[in-house]
Amino acid sequence: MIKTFKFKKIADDRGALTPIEELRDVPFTIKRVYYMYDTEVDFIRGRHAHKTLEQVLICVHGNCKVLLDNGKNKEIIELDRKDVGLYIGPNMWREMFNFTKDCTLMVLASDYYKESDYIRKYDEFLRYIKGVQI
Ligand code: T46
Repeated sequence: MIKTFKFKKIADDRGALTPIEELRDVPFTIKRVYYMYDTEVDFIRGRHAHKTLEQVLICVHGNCKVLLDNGKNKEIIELDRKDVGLYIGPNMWREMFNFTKDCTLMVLASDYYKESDYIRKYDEFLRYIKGVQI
């Protein structure tokens, strides 16, 4: 269920650089980039699923944890590397938590922001994926 991408880290004596190219380093066309920061340590973000959206989450500063739940299994991954992206496809409940104060979590998304793509209630998510799996 946890699928990560290891990106290139090009390092020299000046420092390091990580390039990410659509359809090469991530499996979709990138239509949107957003990032969350200044997140309160005790707060949980996410708590929703998407019907069609694909995303890759990269912790570019600090660290946080992500819970993935496909309605049957739950897994938690810690994101703490600038050269590793967590892929989250459709029909996957996600929760981001344990943010360090300095955490910046960047997200590459396959589509523009559309509230109609969100499932924000867990019981609705469980009903929705049952329908998708039939
Ligand atoms: C996701 C996780 C990983 C916009 O106007 N445009 C945007 O592109 C986004 C992402 C959000 N918003 C608005 C919608 C809400 O009024 O910003 C507000 C906060 O969004 P939300 O509560 O959905 O944020 P998170 O951190 O719970 O979830 C976000 C993404 O929304 C979601 O797609 O998978 O990060």
